[in-house]
Amino acid sequence: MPASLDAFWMPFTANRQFKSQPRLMVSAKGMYYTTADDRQVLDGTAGLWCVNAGHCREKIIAAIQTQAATLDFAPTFQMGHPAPFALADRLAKMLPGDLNHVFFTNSGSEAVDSALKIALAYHQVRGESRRTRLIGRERGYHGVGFGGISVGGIAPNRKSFGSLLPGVDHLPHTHNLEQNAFTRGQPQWGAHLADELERLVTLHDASTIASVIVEPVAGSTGVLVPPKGYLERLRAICDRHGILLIFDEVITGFGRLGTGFATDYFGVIPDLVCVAKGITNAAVPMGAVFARDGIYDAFMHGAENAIELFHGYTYSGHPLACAAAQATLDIYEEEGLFDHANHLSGYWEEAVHSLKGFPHVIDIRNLGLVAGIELESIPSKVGSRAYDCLVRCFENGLLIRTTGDIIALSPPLIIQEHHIDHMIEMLGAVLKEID
Ligand code: PXG
Repeated sequence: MPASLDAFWMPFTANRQFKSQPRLMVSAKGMYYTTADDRQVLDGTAGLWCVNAGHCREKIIAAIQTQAATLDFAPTFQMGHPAPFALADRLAKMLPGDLNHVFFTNSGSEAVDSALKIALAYHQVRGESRRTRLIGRERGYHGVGFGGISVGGIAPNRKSFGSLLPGVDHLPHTHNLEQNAFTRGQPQWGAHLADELERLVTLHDASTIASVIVEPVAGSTGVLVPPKGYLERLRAICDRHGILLIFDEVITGFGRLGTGFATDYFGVIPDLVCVAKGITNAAVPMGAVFARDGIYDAFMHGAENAIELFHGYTYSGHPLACAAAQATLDIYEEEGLFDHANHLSGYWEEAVHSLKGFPHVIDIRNLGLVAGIELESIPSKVGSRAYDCLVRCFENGLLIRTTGDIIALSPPLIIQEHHIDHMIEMLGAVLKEID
């Protein structure tokens, strides 16, 4: 235990509550964390939706160690080193269509802000500089940059931070328990909600709209699976009006749905894709934006000695992150982890839906290796029931994630059936225990 917990201002955490009763992990391997009091905790959330290949993989450790000893850092502004070129090439081959260009960042938040900036600059280089409006969605989570919280749709993440970006509007979210409670996979009801984009186009005029950003499956706000046909309609409306469609795949990327990316799962190809998390198995921070040929090419005009995009980070394409990513992609391939997730998704669906009828459970939803379990809130104490559940699960040896009174499960993709059984058993027991 550290001598003091005072100095570290913890992110997205009730600091005083946590520090009065800390939950510390000191090591991890495969599907399990080891706690400071030497207990094994089954990781039901892949860290924070990011450790897709399981913890402390030898190959990733070795790749990082070797890279750190060979080239710790080299600039990528007007200079270069081989790693990000090779990685971008490999990644581009994994994405469908002509999503062939990769801009590296260090996090999902930076990937989102980069994608929004690329969308704005793209319209400008093409002479459509009036297209400045950004459309997000209610209950969307796109990280915590000013761009991300502006297009995001979570009130507590927005309300303390001033006027945010101007010229932003939001689509309605697709969550509806009356229509869709206990749906397995994609709900039948709700595709028409995409038509709200037509309403925004009528209101603002297409000539003022740069882009629409959505999470294909909304993760942080409690696992909202898109209704059948919804993403297809968004794509069609964007095409009709020359609006760029951005998929935020920070959670859905790298196998979470049993395919490489959500764009593969749904067969809908956006113009820009944001990723992070699973790109390096979270061993070194990294994010990225994929852009279609037409977007990259639009910038490659004018004087050859002119910088085309005035944007980037000191650590864009950092050697250690690139090394971790290459080793991570090797593991995904060698172990067929995306296929494994796909094969297990039926078993997973059965298992999570077996909690229907347990105390407090008002909805269960799932796709790939993700599940959301919504609990009835205690009036005037929203979130306390799920938090109670999180604490007791952790004490009993299971890590879950909660948002409001929704439990989110997103285990490492190396999970086996017996882990799933154990998870559901522990969670079921806790649901019976809590008030
Ligand atoms: N977009 C999406 C869709 C995300 O889920 C981000 C952007 C931001 O990524 P960074 O790397 O800047 O954090 C995220 C992050 C949770 C939880 O409990 C989810 C995230 C982060 C922390 C917690 O659901 N997602």
